[in-house]
Amino acid sequence: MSRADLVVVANRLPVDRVVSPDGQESWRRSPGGLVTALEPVMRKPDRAWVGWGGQPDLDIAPFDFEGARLVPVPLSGAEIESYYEGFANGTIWPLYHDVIAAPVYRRSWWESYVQVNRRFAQAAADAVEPGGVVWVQDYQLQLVPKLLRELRPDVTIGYFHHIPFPAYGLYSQLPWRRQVLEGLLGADVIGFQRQADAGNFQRSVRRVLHHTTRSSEIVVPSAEEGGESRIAVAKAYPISIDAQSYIDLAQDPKVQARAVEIRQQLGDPQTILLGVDRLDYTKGIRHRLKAFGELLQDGRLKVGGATLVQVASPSRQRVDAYAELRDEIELTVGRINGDYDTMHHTAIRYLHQGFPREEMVALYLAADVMLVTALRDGMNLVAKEYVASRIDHSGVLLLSEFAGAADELTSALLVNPHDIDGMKDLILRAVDMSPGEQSRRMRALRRRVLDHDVEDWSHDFLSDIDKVRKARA
Ligand code: GDG
Repeated sequence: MSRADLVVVANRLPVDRVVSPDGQESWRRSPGGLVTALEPVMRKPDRAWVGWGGQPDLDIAPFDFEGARLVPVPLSGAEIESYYEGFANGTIWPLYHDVIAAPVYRRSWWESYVQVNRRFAQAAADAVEPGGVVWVQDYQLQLVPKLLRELRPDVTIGYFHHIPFPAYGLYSQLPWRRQVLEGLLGADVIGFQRQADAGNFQRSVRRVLHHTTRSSEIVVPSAEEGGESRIAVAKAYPISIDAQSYIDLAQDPKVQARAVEIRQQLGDPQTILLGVDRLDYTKGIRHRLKAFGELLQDGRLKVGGATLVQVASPSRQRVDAYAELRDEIELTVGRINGDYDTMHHTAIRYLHQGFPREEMVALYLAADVMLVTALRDGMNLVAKEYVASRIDHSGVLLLSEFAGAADELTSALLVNPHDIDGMKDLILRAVDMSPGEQSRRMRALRRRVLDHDVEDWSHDFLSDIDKVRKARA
């Protein structure tokens, strides 16, 4: 097998397997944010992507797709339950999002996580050429950097963490806190969304491993006695979006016509408020519904005057906390609509569905107010997508302080979603904001997103990797 100069390792391959009615099997590019983010990187020659193919027990040989080599890593049904739904989404995800839901610590999940990380590391080691680069993505694969370094000390390793890294007081709950830090420190460059995440990581490294840190550098002692220590860099590389592709869609007459149609179909309310999230307890959907419901109850908003469209795309439905959250949200939506709907208008148009990108942008264009009220979020790309789509500079972004995007999008109305009264006041402020103020704020927001798009993100990360690689050569 030919080896690649740059190998991306992620939990999922960037493709979905599709079977046509006549039984023909093929692969289709999957819609996710990571795939879009890495598209410019993968477009170059000599690239490979290591990841799970999306179905249990899918054990197939590497294949080429749109110019890149894809290397499937097989996972059994039991491993999907223990490594992915269990350790990744039942332990790490809630712990790293400030224990909004209770993390479950189960030793058999951890063992499976170790075993699966080992398999990914081996696949990456087999795919990369001598002296090449491996870029590991996200919290499902925190042990891969160290395991890979043991297998291939010649390779330069990057790791990007898409979700928050918690404060030490929370992180220290993790029974395997030492192993996870050591796993991550196998990388030469460890990237986080916010400076605060990089700081939390460094504090944990100091407290648990007693390594020395100075600014973004961590001194990692050699595993062998008397061996030379090395430097790992831990700093913020805020991820972004392909802003131009959102502008292009927003300028498309078909998408614009669809936005007009959406407003009509909602009964032409004065204000459309919008929420777009994976159905996840980190996104603050319940807090948002509570605030909106109370505004109707108080008579400060009226059905017909304002409609909330909530897209909650299906997510992790086999994890208990997600099934419970869905029930709670649907009960709340049902109650609010039952209390306030009229024959002509609904309070909340709730959509537990996924939509094509064109429809999402039409929704962004239709929405006067975008509500991003996450309780904790690594970045939140939806906020950036809304801003990029508002080509006429109208519209208001209400953005949680607890989303990584708040560090950059400071001209949004920043909200603490735990403060329901504060959020209600801010929603009204957004609804009533003058066109002049909307435009001033939106211009500043768009400047930031357009000046720092996803290509800048991958470029910044990979040039730091390149510096390490050159220094080593
Ligand atoms: C993780 C971190 C970080 C949603 N519904 C539909 C749809 N989406 C798209 C959005 C957006 C993406 O999914 C969601 O990205 P977010 O950033 O908002 O959130 P997570 O999924 O939690 O992502 C997060 C991100 O990684 C990147 O590092 O920002 O903090 O949690 O692009 O538009 N897209 C379509 N139909 C839908 O129904 N087409």
